Amino acid sequence: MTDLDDLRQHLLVAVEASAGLDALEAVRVDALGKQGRVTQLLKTLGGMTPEERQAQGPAIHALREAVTGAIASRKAHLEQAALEAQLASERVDMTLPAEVPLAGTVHPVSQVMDELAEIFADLGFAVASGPELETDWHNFGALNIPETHPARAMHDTFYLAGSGGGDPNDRETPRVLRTHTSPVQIRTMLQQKPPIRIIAPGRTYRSDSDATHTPMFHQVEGLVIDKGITLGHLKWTLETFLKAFFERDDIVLRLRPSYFPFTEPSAEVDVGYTLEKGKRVIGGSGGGWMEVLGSGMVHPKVIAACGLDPNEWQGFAFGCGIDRLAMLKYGMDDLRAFFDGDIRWLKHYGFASLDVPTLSGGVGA
Ligand code: 2NL
Repeated sequence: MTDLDDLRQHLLVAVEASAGLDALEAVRVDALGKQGRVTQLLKTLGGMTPEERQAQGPAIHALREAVTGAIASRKAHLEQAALEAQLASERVDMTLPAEVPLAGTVHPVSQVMDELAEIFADLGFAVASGPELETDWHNFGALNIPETHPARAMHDTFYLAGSGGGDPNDRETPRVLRTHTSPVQIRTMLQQKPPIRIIAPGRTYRSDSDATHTPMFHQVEGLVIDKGITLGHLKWTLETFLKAFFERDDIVLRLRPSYFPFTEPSAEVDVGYTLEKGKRVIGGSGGGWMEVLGSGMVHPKVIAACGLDPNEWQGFAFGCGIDRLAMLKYGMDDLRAFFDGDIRWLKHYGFASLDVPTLSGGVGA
């Protein structure tokens, strides 16, 4: 009996001393495995007389129970401890700043396009798009631009090789890289019934290249077609847009009479600026005026070309350079750097990809 007590004591100490699940398993095999010490004892019961078995059996069975129970509870304890250690080591501190890998940046032109879409969405405008490779008719003809207009000259517009000499009223065959996004508005008027409120941002092309002109540039145009539209709607819309875009309430507009073949009357829109530390800042008008937009009431001939009755429908339209808007708002001074693809410029002027274009100024109110 003393031997059994010693064995029991030894095994229970070993169970409690096992520091991990592997060590505990080794103790289990040593005690209860096929060749285990407790297993060996149990086997001796078979060779005993009934009397001996009755005398020793209960103690040997009790030993097995005790060791089995001790192993089970030690196992549960070790598993719980392992889980707690894992949870502690894998804890995430949600208050730490996120480590967002700076894989790239959003180009200022894309950023401004997003801002334009947000601002005009608030005013009820949808974003429209169309092909960059256009027909003569959609780019010029429908816009009341005569065949003799200088913008249609070979040296001002990119024409497709072999595209010369065709019918300029052919509405199917693409011939030119669009020189403005106006053809998108033409296509929209042909496809949708008024009222129409759209902006058309996108790439445009002109055969022009110097410090302030690149052969590819970006434009946004806006178009509203409805009943009873006036120059007042145009001015309010542009003022509201520019206040939201430049995030200032002191935006002052000056409309100057101008000429575009597709609008009548037409107006250049100047925005007042002030001088702050020698730099021109949009807002007020103490410093002078900057031309930022062209605009006007849609010419009746353009409305008629799109199959609408100009006596029933009126509208206003405007156009401006996105690249220039971006330069004015974010302080870049060299247009050519926009399209050089210099990674240092993009890192400096680009926007974080997870930034949402804000309307901190809001529109209206
Ligand atoms: C400028 C001037 C302008 C338009 C664009 C337009 C479009 C249609 C009908 C009438 Cl479909 N007008 N667009 C009107 C006035 C000015 O752009 O200086 N752009 C950079």
